[in-house]
Amino acid sequence: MSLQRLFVDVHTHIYLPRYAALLRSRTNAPRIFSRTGPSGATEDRLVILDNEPSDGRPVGPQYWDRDEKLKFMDRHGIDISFVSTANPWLDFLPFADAQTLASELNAELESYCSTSPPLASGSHSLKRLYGIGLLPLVPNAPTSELPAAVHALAKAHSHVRGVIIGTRGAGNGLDDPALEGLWAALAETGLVVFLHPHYGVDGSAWGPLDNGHVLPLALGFPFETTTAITRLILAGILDRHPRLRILLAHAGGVLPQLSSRLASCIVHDPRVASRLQHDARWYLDRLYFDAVAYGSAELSFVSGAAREGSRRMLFGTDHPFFPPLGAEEKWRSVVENLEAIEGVGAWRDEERDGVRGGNALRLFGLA
Ligand code: 5CU
Repeated sequence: MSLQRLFVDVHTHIYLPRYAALLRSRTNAPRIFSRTGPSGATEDRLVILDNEPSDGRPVGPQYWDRDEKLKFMDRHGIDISFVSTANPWLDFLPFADAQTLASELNAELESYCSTSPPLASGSHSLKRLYGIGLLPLVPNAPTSELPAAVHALAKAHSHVRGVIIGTRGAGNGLDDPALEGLWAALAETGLVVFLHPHYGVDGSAWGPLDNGHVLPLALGFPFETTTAITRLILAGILDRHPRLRILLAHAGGVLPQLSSRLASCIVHDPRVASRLQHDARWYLDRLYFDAVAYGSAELSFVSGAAREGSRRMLFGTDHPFFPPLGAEEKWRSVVENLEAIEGVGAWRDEERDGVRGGNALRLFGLA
């Protein structure tokens, strides 16, 4: 099969065994614990989010077992996955521990990917799995040490093609001037930066009605990403580091929908405007957006907001989150995201192929 027709998942997570073991050793979130379930059998539970009910949610081999990842890919026709550690990454660790664990987990991820099966179709020598690694970008990290971590990762691990980062940087957000060296190193190495939320936004907005995790996940996560990337843009980071490649989780939150309003607010604030080389909407063309939006209208909007349109959008699943509630063979969360791509009326077939896989192969340097 031609490389341009492959299905590639850029948003798919794991807790590698070493990381899962760390979560098991903890007594507060993030943690994994075992309990006796309703059937009398022992079951593992995961607690990672703020205010997650203390009995958490089910967690199992789909979070750490590579065969489970491959089975999931086969079931949904996914050829290649770019696998990243799920939130909250190393955020809860002191720098020294985060530094050690980041390099151990990056090495483990390299081996997870480099020993994965080859892609069966075609004459290309691609693997089924590639990685998006970790940096010790945690609160109070000595930021002068981060560029070396980036270079070490890029040099040592050829199957790890990017890094996943949260929104807090070294504790002061992504517009922290102390991160300048980090952005320079990421731009220089060409590692793709996958920006992903974890904390949501101030929960006092959610009100007293018990809506479970619907509001923090559906709104808080994308709002968090939107704020973080907007701060990064407003600090002029994309102007100073034109080669930086940032992939935004969950279709970029609401940045595309608010970019014209953002542009107008900037124009009316000369102090902020003087920091930027371009109109706010221009920066949409500098970013990449996963297509984890669950609807054609949303995908259509995002691709219409950027001049390069669908070429900046990449299929993702968010596996192993959002598993089916029943015994369905295919996961609704995956089917909906594929149907959303299929249903964008304005896209030509080549554009749809690009979003399903070709754009990812280009972004991560495999095509
Ligand atoms: O359901 C969830 O909590 C999550 C999460 O924590 N991280 C993620 O990527 N998707 C869903």
